[in-house]
Amino acid sequence: MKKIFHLADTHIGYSAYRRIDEATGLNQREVDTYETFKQFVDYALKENPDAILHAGDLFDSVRPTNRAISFVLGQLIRLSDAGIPFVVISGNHETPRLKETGSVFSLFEHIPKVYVVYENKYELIEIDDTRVHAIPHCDDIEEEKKKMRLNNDNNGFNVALLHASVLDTEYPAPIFMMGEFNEQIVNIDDLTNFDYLALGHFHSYTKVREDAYYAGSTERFSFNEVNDDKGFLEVRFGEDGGKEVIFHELRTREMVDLEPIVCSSLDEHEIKSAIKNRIQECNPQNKVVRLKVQDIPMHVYHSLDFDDMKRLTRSAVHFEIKYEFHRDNESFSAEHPAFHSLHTEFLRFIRKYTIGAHIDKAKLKELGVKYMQEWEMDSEEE
Ligand SMILES: [Mn+2]
Repeated sequence: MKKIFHLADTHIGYSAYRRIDEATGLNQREVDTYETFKQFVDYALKENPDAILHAGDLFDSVRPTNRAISFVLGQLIRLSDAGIPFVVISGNHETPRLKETGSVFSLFEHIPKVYVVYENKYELIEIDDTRVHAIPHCDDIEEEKKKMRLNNDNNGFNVALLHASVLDTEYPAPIFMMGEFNEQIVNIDDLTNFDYLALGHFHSYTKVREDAYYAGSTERFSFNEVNDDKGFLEVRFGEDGGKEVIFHELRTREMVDLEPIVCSSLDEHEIKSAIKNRIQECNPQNKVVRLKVQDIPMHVYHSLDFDDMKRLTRSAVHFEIKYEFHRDNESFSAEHPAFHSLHTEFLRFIRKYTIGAHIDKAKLKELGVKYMQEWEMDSEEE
């Protein structure tokens, strides 16, 4: 049997909020990314997998601090000393926009059993009988994909390693997007006959297909990830061609998104005590917490005791209270919704929006209207 660990999106060097870790004097969230990665490495040293595949965004940025680099170097040497191969592709977060900038990954090239793939192109890494088809963040992922040649003439394994959003061709639209401007989209419909596709980029651990998984990130990096379990995947290949994928959870910083307080039916006193109760009930100590206070009248907001709230939330790593103000004209706007028919909205969009100079606005408008009419006719027929 063969055992592979698949992880992704460790974003080492990420830092956020103002809390400082007392032991190190460093940003608490930065320390958190180090600790989860170390937790993973400790586990790997104990379990001794045949290989570790990291599907990109090992670092949070193109230029990590010396501290972040030094930390990763130390952990990779631990794995190398134990003889565990480690393959990592460059993700969109750590890939420089200009080639001249150079990649931080080049530093790790010299460590035995560490394979870094960052040169804007497909590379094949062979570890015993496992062929790892690795594509880093690059200019044209579909073009690089064509270079993949599976080896099916022995009993070896073929694994693909990618950092991108997967294109759902049935829908058809990219899914598993992170909303970042430079993210890649890949069609995996033609990636068949692989034993496993190890995906990175989307931060929630997800089974995309029987043979394709996102490992997810190892920490929660935004409130969108508040309900995710965080960890890594163990992929076991049996002698009989069978496969088993097991999710292992890692201990991470607690993140809580509290139930919002809707102020519309509350008086001033009730609003104040609701805020206070929510804060105290969640026991904010060492957590990252968000509380939304919706529809709060301006005069109530101005009479809040901010010093007292600061005192109540001080023990949290981060406690953010988001106030959304009540507007007098809201009932008015509810009666007259801002959205009109698709047709009207489209024409308004064409009129107001600046589109690239190479696009013929009149032609775009004509095409858009034509498609909408066709669609309307189709739906009438049904
Ligand atoms: Mn990414």
